Amino acid sequence: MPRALITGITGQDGLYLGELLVGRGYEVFGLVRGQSNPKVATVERLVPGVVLLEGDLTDLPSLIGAVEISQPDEVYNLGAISFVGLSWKQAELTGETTGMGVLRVLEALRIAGGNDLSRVRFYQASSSEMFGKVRETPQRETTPFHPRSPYGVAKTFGHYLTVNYRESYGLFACSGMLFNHESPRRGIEFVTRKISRAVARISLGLQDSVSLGNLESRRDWGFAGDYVDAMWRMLQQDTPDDFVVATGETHSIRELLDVAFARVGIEDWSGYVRSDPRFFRPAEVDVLVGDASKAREVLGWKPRVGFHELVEMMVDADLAAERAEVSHTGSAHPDTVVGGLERNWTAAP
Ligand code: NAP
Ligand code: G4F
Repeated sequence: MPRALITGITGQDGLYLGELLVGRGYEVFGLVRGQSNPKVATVERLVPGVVLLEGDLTDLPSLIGAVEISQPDEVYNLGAISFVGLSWKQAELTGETTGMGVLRVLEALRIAGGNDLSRVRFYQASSSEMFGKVRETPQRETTPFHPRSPYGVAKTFGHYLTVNYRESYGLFACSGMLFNHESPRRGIEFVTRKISRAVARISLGLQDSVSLGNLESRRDWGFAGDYVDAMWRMLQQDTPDDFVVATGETHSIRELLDVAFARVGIEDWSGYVRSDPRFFRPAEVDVLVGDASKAREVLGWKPRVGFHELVEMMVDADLAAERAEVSHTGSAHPDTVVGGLERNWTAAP
């Protein structure tokens, strides 16, 4: 039975990847941080048989311990401060977790794995945010980087470190340069989920409007369930390499609003969307669109869920969740009116 260690198992991708690996016969170990992480029950429900290990990307000894206990064949480093907006407010923490965290996981593998690193395969969750102020369109593996946020800078550090450990120590290390991927499990701080949830609540009369920042930026949005399959495929190759994973389509936030509101029968959403300066960023990534030809040709990977289907899936899931909440409590839960992380970001730069 192959053994996999996942950092960030409580996140969107960690949950989908855990499910995928269990389905493929893996014994799955997941790193969980904090002394009482509220997401443990969800992980245990969705990833049957998972073994959870306490640890933190800012704490090397705990990572060494996790590697010693799990003795992994494959390590997926998905843990990070992943919210770009937060990375300006907590730049040092982002550097420590999203950047230096990669170094610590790699060092834990070296320390606990002894001199024979050839047995372990390592996946680093790199990001299209590394392309930032893009130098060419569409972006591919050879496109130069120009990150626009502390998050993007930290991910660029992690990417180069992954390449360096492959070249220095012969580690089977892959960097997946993944473009935005979403799902009903997406955190409510990200724009897709913020919109799908607000649209559901507006249509049910639980909320009047949604406050947003820049509606002109464009992203290449895919479905997270498709993207974790690409991660797994990277680690099954004969040689380690880096891959762009994307749909090849780009859409603006306005188009996202069109599809999301149309799902609940609202064609003109202008009266429901407010512009709020707090949600604009100090430096924006204007347009992202990826060329995943290499992933298609080498990994045999392609996205299955398109943009419209993805947005409609998210609105439908939020409608069901909000209806269930109302029928359970008789009213919306106060936390769902302005969710925790979103409330955090309202104090953004
Ligand atoms: P996510 O839902 O925000 O999950 C992030 C995970 O990192 C959570 O499990 C979180 O744990 C964990 N984490 C945060 N700080 C940690 C620390 N100090 N020690 C250990 N774990 C820590 O992100 P995601 O969307 O699943 O993305 C997975 C990875 O892919 C991230 O590295 C992200 O930057 C990268 N990525 C994502 C996308 C995308 O569009 N989703 C695109 C490109 C790259 P808690 O639950 O305890 O907070
Ligand atoms: O949904 P977002 O916060 O995602 P962003 O910044 O593209 O980052 C996500 O994708 C990256 C891959 O490219 C990952 F590496 C990263 O971890 C994360 O998963 O914002 C998307 C766009 C931005 O242009 C932002 O300015 O939406 C714009 N936006 C407009 N109003 C907003 C809002 N974003 C958020 N979160 N909230 C708003 O109110």
